[in-house]
Amino acid sequence: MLRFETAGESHGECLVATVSGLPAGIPISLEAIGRELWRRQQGYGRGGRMKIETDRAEIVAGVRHSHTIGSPVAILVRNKDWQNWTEALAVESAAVEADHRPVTRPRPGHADLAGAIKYNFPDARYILERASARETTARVAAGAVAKALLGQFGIEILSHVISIGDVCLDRHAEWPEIAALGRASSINLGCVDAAAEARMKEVVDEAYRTGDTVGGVFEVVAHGVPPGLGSHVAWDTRLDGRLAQAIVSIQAVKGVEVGFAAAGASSFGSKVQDTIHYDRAERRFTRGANRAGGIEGGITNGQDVVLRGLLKPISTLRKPLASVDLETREPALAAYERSDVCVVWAAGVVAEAMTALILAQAFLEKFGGDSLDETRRNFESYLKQVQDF
Ligand code: EPS
Repeated sequence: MLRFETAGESHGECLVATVSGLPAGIPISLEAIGRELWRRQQGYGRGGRMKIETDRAEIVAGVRHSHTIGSPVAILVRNKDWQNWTEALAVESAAVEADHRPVTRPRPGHADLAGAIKYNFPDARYILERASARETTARVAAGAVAKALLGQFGIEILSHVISIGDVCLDRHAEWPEIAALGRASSINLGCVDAAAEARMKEVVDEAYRTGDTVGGVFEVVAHGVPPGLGSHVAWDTRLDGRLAQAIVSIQAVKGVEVGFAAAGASSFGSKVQDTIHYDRAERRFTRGANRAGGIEGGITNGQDVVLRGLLKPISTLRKPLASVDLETREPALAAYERSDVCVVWAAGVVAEAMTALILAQAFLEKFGGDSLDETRRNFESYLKQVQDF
């Protein structure tokens, strides 16, 4: 079973990811992981932290001579900003007079208050350090390893921005343009349409000007996915449910759509289902559209897997909202921690990583293998079965 975990605090020494259950023999490149980390750092609307950090992966276990060896892969990404926090976040007790940088005015919408109550901390520092989306750096590093496995089987996962605030991309984006954007060497806001992107940037600029933040919607597309991943047989084997959890677990994501879920809910069935056809020359089934987002009955159907994440505006506002001071219980304005204004593109890159990890998990459940060669034999034998169906 492929499993992954992350550890690390936003201003701690480093972030850590482990990925276990991978077959031996997957080619792993630090450059490819670095590229994913770089992509996560892009996007119009990021804050000051991204000028400090240049996220770089160090692999400390599970890879030798550029290939997985079957043991857990462990990856470190160091926080450059840690040097400013060695006292406030010291592992061993710091001097009483040290600046512990407490946060006693919880931000509405953040984990600050719920976490402080739950873990019984007098201030929210220990909560926000882990709740911070800085943690997604580790997810992206783990996801890059999952992408390396899936890439061996022709599966590629990329994302793009489809709305910022109330400005939406008003047309369907095709895979080639999503792929061109995803592979580009410079990223602006991350929308495939230049005119829509320009209008989206105006919304971000307005949020900057007014001390506010703004959310939006990203779309993740997994291309080249074979039919048959996931299963209808039980609630927890249904792939759409597993992917939905993975996407909603991303900081600030409050909703997910599989395919055109929202549009489907307001249409008649005859307009929503993807009609089935058969191409005799190619001896394969084809579909009239892909409104289902590549998943029917919790099983991939061979079309692109399409997921959308709905991101609320992030909760750290330069112009803070009403809160209460945890010490005095008096009304107070929420604390401001250096943050971002808009992170829709970055959240999309994180969602690619989460999608890659869940698809890799489902892929290995189906095809297994302790070595990549074994996985490949199982995969090819299954593809033949599909062709002969
Ligand atoms: C970061 C995400 C945001 C940034 C953070 C880096 O975290 P949060 O969810 O807590 O707002 O603000 O940067 C800082 C904590 C900082 O000191 O600037 C990321 O994705 O790397």
